[in-house]
Amino acid sequence: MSYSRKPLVGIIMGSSSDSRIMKGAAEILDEFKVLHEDQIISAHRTPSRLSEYAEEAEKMGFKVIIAGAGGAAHLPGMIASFSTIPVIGVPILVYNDKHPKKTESSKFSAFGGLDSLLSISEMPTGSPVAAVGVNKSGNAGLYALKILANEFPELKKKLKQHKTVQHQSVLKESREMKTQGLSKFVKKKFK
Ligand code: RP5
Repeated sequence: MSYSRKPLVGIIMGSSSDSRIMKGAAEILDEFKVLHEDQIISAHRTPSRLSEYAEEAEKMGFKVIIAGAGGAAHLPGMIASFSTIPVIGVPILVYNDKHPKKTESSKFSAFGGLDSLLSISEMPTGSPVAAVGVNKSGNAGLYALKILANEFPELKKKLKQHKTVQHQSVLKESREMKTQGLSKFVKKKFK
């Protein structure tokens, strides 16, 4: 089976307002040509759909589910409770994007993302969810690739190349910093 013929990763989020954060997961999977299926499933607004999705995900043969949610982020944990597929949770900080007033304070959770992080990482014993950092959806994508790489050696090769690219880019920036000096480097980089 090829990893680019049918979706192996399900990306879900609690609201359309999570989509701008969650797209980071899609981007890294796209870069590696891993197909994913993306949906909005609200654990509290569409609870019955949540259990249906979990069943569907098993039937679809997803190998990993990436679930993002903000606030009292129960979506990843609930999906994990309904399914045997490994779930990676993405705690989301920016939310209430659809608030009519759209002021800065209406946009952010009162606890700055810690609410979502703890809701996801502190799943009680028996239904684990792997949690990445707040808004770190790209890391969730990368972690999904690492899980898939156990089955697809081609992906393992690509992940190794990805590490080499990261290594080279740090070396390049370090060389620039060394030649330009810190002050010039900062001025140039953040102008
Ligand atoms: C959570 O509530 C969602 O994951 C989202 O982060 C947050 C707010 O959702 P909206 O009110 O913007 O739809 O369920």
